Amino acid sequence: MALLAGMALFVMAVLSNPLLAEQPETGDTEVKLNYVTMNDMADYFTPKHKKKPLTSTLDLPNGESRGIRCNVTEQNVEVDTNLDGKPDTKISQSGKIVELTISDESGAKRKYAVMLWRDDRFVQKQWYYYTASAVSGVIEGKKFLVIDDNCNGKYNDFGEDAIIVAPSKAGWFLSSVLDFGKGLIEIAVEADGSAASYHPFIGTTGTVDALSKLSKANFKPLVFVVKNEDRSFNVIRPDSKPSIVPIGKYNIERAIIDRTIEVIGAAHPPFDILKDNTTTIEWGGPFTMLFYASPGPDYPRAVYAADPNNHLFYCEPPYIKGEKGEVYVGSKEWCEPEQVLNSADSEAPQKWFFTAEKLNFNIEILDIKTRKSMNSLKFYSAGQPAPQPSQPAPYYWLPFTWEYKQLRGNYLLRVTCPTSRAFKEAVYEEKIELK
Ligand SMILES: [Ca+2]
Ligand SMILES: [Ca+2]
Repeated sequence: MALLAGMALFVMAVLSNPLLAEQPETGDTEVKLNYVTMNDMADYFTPKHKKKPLTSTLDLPNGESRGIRCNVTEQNVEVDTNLDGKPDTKISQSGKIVELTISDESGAKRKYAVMLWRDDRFVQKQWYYYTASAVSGVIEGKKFLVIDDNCNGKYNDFGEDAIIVAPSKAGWFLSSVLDFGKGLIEIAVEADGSAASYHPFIGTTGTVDALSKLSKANFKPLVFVVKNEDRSFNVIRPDSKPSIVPIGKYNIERAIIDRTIEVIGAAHPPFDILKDNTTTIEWGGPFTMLFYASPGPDYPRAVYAADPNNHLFYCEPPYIKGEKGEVYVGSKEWCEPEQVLNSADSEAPQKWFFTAEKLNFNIEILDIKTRKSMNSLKFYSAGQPAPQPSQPAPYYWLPFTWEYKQLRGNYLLRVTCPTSRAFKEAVYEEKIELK
């Protein structure tokens, strides 16, 4: 009886709210999007521009299944650009953009473009492909691009695809909540890139300024991402004004300085973004360096260790640390090769070291009183021999080593990076004992 009464109540509740079942009117604003071949994709920064190895097919939709046929040799790639199953266009130059046709499950055909790139650094040549496809539209008077950054033929992969608001050429992950300059909006994008729709974000917001308290730095970030519990926001607006975000407690998630230098929040303290308030993030110099205290069991002390027989001093390449605790690292996407450090320890922190072209170090062991340098070899950089002399060497940091022979006692370790444009003032000093 109680059950029946409960059911009656449930039916009544549904009937008394008839509008709930038929409410297609959401008040969303529709935006038509147009396909763009990104011939200048190399000029743009997106967070995850995914490189995929090319063996026999491009992993893109061809109707009911996936895969665009290719014939691949070390010298060239033939691509089926008109979706008849037969490769028809030959590419032998690395970096070439190929326009082709893809097809959705419905059979609707649309344009797509990829950039073909050949990795020549090793004896075995390997072709890769990246997306060169975007769709563009206008929201609140601002032109924007959605880039199929994960190169799967769809433009609605939140956290994988990218959005860039003109005139900026740097963007961040496509996110459901974005600031186009007139308040936050919530956006949805059609998978095929034909349209987007949006409505104003409902919730309390504040603003965040990531530029005016960046100190002692000769750079500006392309992208600066703050993160609260479940969402992240790029707060660099094209007009450089403070960006609007929902209120809450935030951390620095990641910033992009250029293609080779990124920032992680690390020890930078969390900050509050409050209603109708502007939070200004303090970061930047003076810069010092960071050696991880204990990267793993094989490296009990990252800064130095003495081999009892050979009296060998070593250290691994440092990162750069800002005064407020953020840490500057290399870029996973742009620093080659895809190896972190030639360390025996697989548990070593998976941060990305700097490329040697941009940054290398001077390492000195100084007499404490006279500050005279004890080691003649100070230069510390990356790189190791390529498979053939004609090929550029891949980046590869080996630990810095110095055999200190009869020296014993306390010294001063001093590390600088005077050749770096961004961090030429950075200094690290620590007392060490040569045992
Ligand atoms: Ca064909
Ligand atoms: Ca995608």
